[in-house]
This record gives sequence, C-alpha cells and structure tokens, in this order.
Amino acid sequence: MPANLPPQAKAAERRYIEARTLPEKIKYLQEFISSIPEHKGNEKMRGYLRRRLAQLKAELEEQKRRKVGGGGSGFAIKKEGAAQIVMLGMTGSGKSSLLMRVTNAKTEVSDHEFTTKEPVPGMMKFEDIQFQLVDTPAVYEGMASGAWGAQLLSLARNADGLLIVLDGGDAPGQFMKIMKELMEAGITIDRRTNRVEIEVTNGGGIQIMCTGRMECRIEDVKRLLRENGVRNASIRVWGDVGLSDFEDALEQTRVYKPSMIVINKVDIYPNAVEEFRRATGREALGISALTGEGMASLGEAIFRMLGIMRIYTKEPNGERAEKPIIVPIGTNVLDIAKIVHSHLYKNFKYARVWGRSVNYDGERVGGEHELADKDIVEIRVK
Ligand SMILES: Nc1nc2c(ncn2[C@@H]2O[C@H](COP(=O)(O)OP(=O)(O)O)[C@@H](O)[C@H]2O)c(=O)[nH]1
Ligand SMILES: [Mg+2]
Repeated sequence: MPANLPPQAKAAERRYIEARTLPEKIKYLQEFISSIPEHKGNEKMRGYLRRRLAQLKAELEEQKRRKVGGGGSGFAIKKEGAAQIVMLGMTGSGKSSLLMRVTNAKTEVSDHEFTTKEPVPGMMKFEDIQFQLVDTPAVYEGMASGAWGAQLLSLARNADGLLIVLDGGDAPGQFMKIMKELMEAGITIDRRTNRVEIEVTNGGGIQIMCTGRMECRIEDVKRLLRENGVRNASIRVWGDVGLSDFEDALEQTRVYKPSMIVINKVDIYPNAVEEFRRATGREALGISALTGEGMASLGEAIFRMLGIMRIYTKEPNGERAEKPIIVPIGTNVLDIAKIVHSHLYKNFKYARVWGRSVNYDGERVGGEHELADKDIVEIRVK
C-alpha cells in the first residue's frame, strides 16, 4: 500500500524513520501524515500513523514529567548520531584531549585541575555512522551529593554508553573512585549474571527457590525483607547472589549502562593496561590522546560495547537506504517492520534479506528471523 506514495511523502517517511529523538520523530511523523494523499486506499495507514503519533506524544509528555522530577537537566546534551557516549574521568586524565583528537569539537585542554566546566559534545566517525562523544567536567569524590556532580551523573544516566577515561599513572585508583560515585548514583556498568526476583504474596511467609549459591544467610534475607515491609513473598534466585542483590531487587533503581574503560597516556605509562588488568581483573583499551595510539580501535570498541547493529531497509526493486536504522543485537525482521511502519508490521507477509544472517543474498525469511549487523531488509506485505 505505501508503494504508490508521492516522492514528497516518501522523503518525509524517511526523515521520520531516521529521526533519533522523540521531538524529531513527532515532527517528521506529522509531516509524513499530512503528505499522504487523502483517498480511501490510504485511510487505514493514516489511522495507524495517527495512533502512533498519539503514542509518541504521550511518551514525550512522560519524559518531560520525569525530567522535572529528576532535576539537573541543566547539563543535558541533545543526542545526535547513532549513540551518545558520555566520558567520565578524574581531572587531568585526558578527556578533553581525547575529544579533540577523535572529533572536530573544540574544548579546552590544560594542566590546571577542573578546566572543563560544562559538557562539550563532538561527533566521532565510525565507518558509516557517527557517535556523539561528550566531554564532561571531572568526576570528584562525593559528587553524588553535590549539585554539579549530580548533574554530571544525570548526564551519565541518560547516555547510551559510558567511556571511562583513566590516567595511566593511577588507573586502578581512579577506577575505584569512579565506580564508587556511579554506585551511589544508582548506575552499574556490569551486566547482571545473577538475578533475584521478588514476588510479594498474600501469605505463606518467605519462600526461596534457588538454583545458584547464596552468599548470605537466609535469616539476613528475611530480616532485610521485613525491614522493607515484606512478610510474604515468593523469591526466585539464579546464579550466585549476596545480600546486596536482594537489596537491588527490592529497590529496582540501579540502571545498567554499557561502558568501556580506556587508559590514557600509554605513551608515558606503557604497562598501565597490564597492571590494571592484574589489579582489577578488567580489560581496558590503552590509548594516547597525545600520540594517537589506540585510536584506530576505539570506534569499533565503542560499537561493540553498545551491543547494537546497523540494518538497512530497502523497498522492493528500490535502492538500499543510505542511512542505517540502529537497533540492539537480537532484533528480528518483525521488530524492524514495527519500527519502520505499523502498517508493515500488521500486514507483514515475509522479507528478503541480504547479508550475514542469511545463507544467500535475497533469501526469503519469516518475521522471527534474527538479523545481523549490516543486513539489508526488504519487507513484503499482504
Ligand atoms: N603524555 C600525555 N599527556 C596527555 C595525554 N592526554 C592528555 N595529556 C595531558 O594531560 C593534561 C590534562 O589533559 P586534559 O585533556 O585537559 O584532561 P581532562 O581534565 O581529563 O580533560 C594536559 O596537560 C594534556 O596535555 C596523553 O595521552 N599523553
Ligand atoms: Mg577537561
């Protein structure tokens, strides 16, 4: 049905699909809707799109409400490109130098402490996409309780990923301090391997079903639950868990942020990455904002940490879209249909796919087919 849209409507549709922010999506969807000719054959599609528009507007309202409640929006930076990556690091670790090296942004570099007073964004190219890298004021101890620090942490909370920039001279020490501040701000950079699920019940006391190992005593868990007003609950536990996992499950406030660690100044501290690994058991990328060492792998590393892929849509007999849709790994064909058009989703018949997820180019697949980075998808409707 959308095949016979006028070029103007197709252009508006494309802008809508590629929009990265809610206000943009709303603006272009409105443009798209009003550019669809008003005749009977298009009524259904217009109906779908209007409902989608209403949803987007509701989401935007919700976002605004949350911002007012959360405060600290003075530091907010409008997202651009495929993802917003916020740099975090102590003063002098080289965040501003890194931004200057990998983007065209201008920011101040200096030997004086706390030179950078507000976030500065810059665009970093990786293959056919760009990341928005945000230079920030330094992390400092106790920041979670200060106004300035709280704003910085709220910036981190809203980011798509974090780039933790450590000075090679004291990488483990700086890392510990940053982790502590993130922890206090309710941000975790480690994806959970263990899990606790608490379901409050009407009676029966505390029942725990455990398929892993509890590194704390049941009595302590029961006390913690009692202190939180929970007397009856059915609890499921996977993997190894400690008391803090039960606390998190009760709070449910900690947000996970994909992150990667870079250790800067390897030009003067060549062993810093190895020492850091030995001290913390964590991997890091060694870089030098001064000499450019390690920069070639930075884009790819950021792309990987985000767990995203690029999918290009294509119309039957048409050209591949120039810009990719950015989606999480694991996205299937139906998810793409949903993103592009509720019409494509509701009337989905099959798709043809070119790329790494299929056995041969142009293979016909169903909606459940999982896509791979750089795949091209052509959706066919009933
Ligand atoms: N040797 C060396 N010095 C660096 C490197 N990156 C930054 N610096 C120096 O470290 C100091 C602090 O850098 P800056 O980018 O302002 O750090 P920021 O506070 O994290 O933004 C400056 O004197 C930089 O010239 C590097 O890779 N190697
Ligand atoms: Mg700086």
